Amino acid sequence: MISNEMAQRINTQINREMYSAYFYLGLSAQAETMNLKGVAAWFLAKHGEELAHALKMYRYLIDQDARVQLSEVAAPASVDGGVLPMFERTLEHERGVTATINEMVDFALSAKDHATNIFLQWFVTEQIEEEATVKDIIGRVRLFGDQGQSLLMIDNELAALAKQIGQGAATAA
Ligand code: OFO
Repeated sequence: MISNEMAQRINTQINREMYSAYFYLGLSAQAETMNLKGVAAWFLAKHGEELAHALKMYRYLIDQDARVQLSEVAAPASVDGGVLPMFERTLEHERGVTATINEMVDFALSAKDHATNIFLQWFVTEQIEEEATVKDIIGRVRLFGDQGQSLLMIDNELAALAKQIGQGAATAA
């Protein structure tokens, strides 16, 4: 059993994870319109990961006999200016999510809620990995550029990365 306040915070985070999924779905659609199949596949794979994060929290609430309260998911804004701004916006978004996960950990620790603290550690690690991956992509786009041959190379790399995410999800299931 967890406190109502902790449950409410997890419910808010479920909404953020659903928003993340929606945010990535929007970017995937944008990449499709640019004919960047690899970029689109990567964002679509991220969409799937974010849905899985929301479901992990949903399941935790149920396992803890806490109430699931679903709320409206905001529409994500599109990102103009090409591939680089799409990934810069992604990094900014993930840093925001990391901050909210950390706030939840702070709250769990202050409430001596050991179960939720342990549950959240998975998300702490996940955010480190997510931010590092996006920083790496941004670094490569900055190094090689986001036009012509370089863009094709980045698109191919992201297609391969998207496959890995898919395989990782299948292994975790
Ligand atoms: Fe849910 O991990 Fe990113 O946002």
